[in-house]
Parts: sequence; C-alpha cells; structure tokens
Amino acid sequence: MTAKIGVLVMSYGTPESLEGVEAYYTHIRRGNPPTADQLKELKDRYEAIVGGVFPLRENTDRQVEALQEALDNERGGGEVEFVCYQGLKHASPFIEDGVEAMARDGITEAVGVVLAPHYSVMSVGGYLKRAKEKAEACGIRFIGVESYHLHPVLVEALGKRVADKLDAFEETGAGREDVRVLFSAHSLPERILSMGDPYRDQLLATSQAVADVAGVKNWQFTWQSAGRTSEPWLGPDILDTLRELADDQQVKYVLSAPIGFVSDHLEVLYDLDIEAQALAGELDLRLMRIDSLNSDPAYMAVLSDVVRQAACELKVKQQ
Ligand code: FEC
Repeated sequence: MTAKIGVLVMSYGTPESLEGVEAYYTHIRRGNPPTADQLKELKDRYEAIVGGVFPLRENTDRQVEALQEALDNERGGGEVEFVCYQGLKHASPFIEDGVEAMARDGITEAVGVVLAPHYSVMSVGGYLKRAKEKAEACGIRFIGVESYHLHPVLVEALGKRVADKLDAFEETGAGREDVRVLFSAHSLPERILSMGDPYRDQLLATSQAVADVAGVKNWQFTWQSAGRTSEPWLGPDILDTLRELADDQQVKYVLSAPIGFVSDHLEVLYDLDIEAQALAGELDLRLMRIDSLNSDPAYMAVLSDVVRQAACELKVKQQ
C-alpha cells in the first residue's frame, strides 16, 4: 500500500486585495490594528509595486505546485506519495488551515517546510511552532525542516544569479571586481543575538558560500526592511550602507543579492527595486539586483531534497 505523507509548504502570506491589507497588517502586529497613517503607508507601498496586485500570492501558489510536480517526478515506483498543502503565516489559508486540510484527507504523517532558507526563532521557528501544535491537535505526526541555507544546489543557484548579473555589469563597461555585492536579508530585532539565535550566522555562511561559488571577493552583508517598532533592529540597513559606499568608499557599482528571500514580493519589489534604487540614483550609484528564485527548478530540487530527508527522519523516529 502506498504511504501518503503530507507536505505543509509555508510562506509569509500576502493580502488578496487592497481591502484585505488592514486585516493582514493587524495579524502581523499580533492583533493590534495599525493607525490610519501606518495603513495608508503600507497600501501605498503595495500600489507602488504592482497597482494593487499581490505577487507573493501567485508566486507561493506556483512554488507549491512546482514542488508537488518535483516530488511526483522523483517518486518513480516508490512507495511514498507526498501531497503538498499550503499554509501561510499571516493570510488565508493560514498554517492551521493547511494542517486541517491534511487531517480531513486522512493524512497522519507530515513534513513542514518554510519558503525561507534561514532559521530564526522569530521567523521559521514561529511557523514550525504553529504547525506542530496544530498537527498534534489533529493527531498528525509532524517534523519541520529548520533551515537549508547551505544546501549545495541552493548555493549554486544563487551563485549563478550573482555571476549572471556581474556579466551584465561587465557588458555595460564596469569592471567585475569593481562591483560591490551586497547580500541582504530581512532585519530582526537585535535582541535575537543575545538569545543565541543562528539567523545572522546562517546568513553570513550563505553569503560566503555564494561569493565563493561566484568567485566574488568584493562583498559585504547588510540588513533590509527593518520593522517600524521602537526597539533596535539589526543593522546597518541597506539604505545606510548605500550612502556609506557612495560617500565614504567611492563605490560606483552595487549588486543587490537578497539571499534571505526566495520570491518577488513587497520587500524585494518595493524596498529594493523602488526605495533602494531611488537612493542609488541620488547617490550616482549603478544598482542591479539578482533575479529571485521563485519556482526555479533548482530551488524546487532543494525543497524536495530537504522534504525527503525530513520524511526519512520521521520514519526513523517511528521505529
Ligand atoms: O509581499 C508581501 O505582501 C509580503 C512581504 C513580506 C515578506 C516578509 C518576510 C519577513 N518578515 C520578517 C519579519 C518581520 C517582523 C515584522 C515584520 C513586519 C512586516 C510588515 C509587512 C511585512 N513584514 Fe515581514 N515580510 C513581509 C511584509 N516582518 C508588510 C508590516 C509593516 C512593516 O513593518 O513593514 C514586525 C512585526 C511587528 O510589528 O512586531 C519581525 C522576516 C521575514 C523573512 C522570513 C519569512 O519570509 O518568513 C524575518 C516576504
């Protein structure tokens, strides 16, 4: 008999329409509604990227479909069938909805994987905690993938993206080694460091590995998209880094490589492509960005690999 294992594919989530932005923002703020000004500011950012369409939803849908295809194709005559479900952190279908859907389909064993390669207790840890709690309540044995930030196929795919954009710089007359590669990821409150959280070290490890694959020596890491709260967030922020590069280091060419994200969404399409790009223009910097992974077959191969490994661990634990 074929064994079915559920795969809960988790992503940040995005509203379905501009009307849904308030509920979404309130969920991110753990039930505290935003002020009118905060809400307007966020709606303006969404409108600026794509005129009110929310690309993360379509990208996540495609990633879930593509992972299902990859798992089906690799199955061969194997006895285990993986069935993917979607669960979003801040929008419908929520993580809990995905687990409930599995339970309704009679799934009793499941693997959870987040569409974010680096672990922090405040990011991936939060997804996995909710998924595990719901799975336990539904009688599903659950194992979560914590991180896959040094998976060789992921590093290779990101390295290729960096190399491709360095080629593009060269075509415009810039020397390859004159381009400062800026790896970046979503900032988090500084207090994660005193908690011994691995997030920063994992991001630095990915940056180093990708730079090695792409043969890049001229690189640094910077944070982006810090939250608007009163506590200190990890820095420097990419906007300050760009100012420093232009004013103090006379850098002229910058390649943005947001390795903490896997999709085109607000934090890439607005924070980098609009906000950082506008600043780069003012500073007379030429700024390019690597393409996002989205549903690149290489990224799907990474996900299917880590899902299979986790499923094996689930089986071993059962014995
Ligand atoms: O395209 C979209 O609609 C969604 C884009 C989006 C992604 C994303 C990823 C991460 N976040 C992380 C942490 C935080 C923390 C807070 C926070 C706040 C926001 C707000 C928006 C938002 N995030 Fe996000 N994040 C995205 C969007 N994020 C919108 C609210 C307005 C603002 O601050 O800009 C602060 C919460 C609080 O108020 O306490 C913390 C982390 C990631 C990367 C990992 C992941 O994808 O889960 C970490 C995409």
